[in-house]
Amino acid sequence: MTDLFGDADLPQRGREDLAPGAVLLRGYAGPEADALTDGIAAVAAISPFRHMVTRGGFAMSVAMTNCGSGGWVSDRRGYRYQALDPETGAPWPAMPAPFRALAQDAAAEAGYPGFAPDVCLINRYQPGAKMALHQDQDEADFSQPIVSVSLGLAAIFRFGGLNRSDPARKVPLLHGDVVVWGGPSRLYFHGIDSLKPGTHPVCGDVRLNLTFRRS
Ligand code: MD3
Ligand code: FE
Repeated sequence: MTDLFGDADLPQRGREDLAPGAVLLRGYAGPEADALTDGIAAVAAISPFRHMVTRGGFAMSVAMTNCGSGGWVSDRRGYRYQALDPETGAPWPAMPAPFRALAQDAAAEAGYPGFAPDVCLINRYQPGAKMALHQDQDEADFSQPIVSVSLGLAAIFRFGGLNRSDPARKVPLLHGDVVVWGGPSRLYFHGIDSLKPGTHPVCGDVRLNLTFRRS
């Protein structure tokens, strides 16, 4: 059927500067969504999603796994990257080729050519899951950006500034959205509001987020 209004059924594409060094690429990962969800299922078959425990001893509401040459882990000893999955005792699954390609392309598109992520943290949000305001400081080199990819249900993302008390902006992150965080924004406080229940045609009742990092 002819669609007089163009691709009304496709997610909005476009680019928006969110903060100094932070670029939102709306819908950038949309065409790759099936390859990404297939990759996530393959990773989770080897290193299953689990609710890690914080240093304070509380289980996180977000379920996580990793792929790549290392993975981000949290337990009573704190936060760190490690080469072995503590649940399986084996190396994390390799980063699927389409993951790496998307992260590198998005980083270049946002002005960070040559980004070479070695780890990908995969977050799974079920209704009610949230991530408190925090900074990502467990990596060795803050001059390297972080590329984040959102899939499935939409969530409200909050980001402030370099100080916890800085005023926060709220941005909805939708299926296929990619955000590249570099420059000063790399150390901005950020978090995710409690996920509202819903059903997404590709991902069902969850939100998935990939963060590509150079550990
Ligand atoms: C801003 N994840 O895994 S992605 C995280 O949606 C994390 O699961 C959220 O925060 C999620 O650490 C947010 C957007 C994001 C990721 C990394 C950042 C924003 C960032 C690093 C620095 C500044
Ligand atoms: Fe973060």
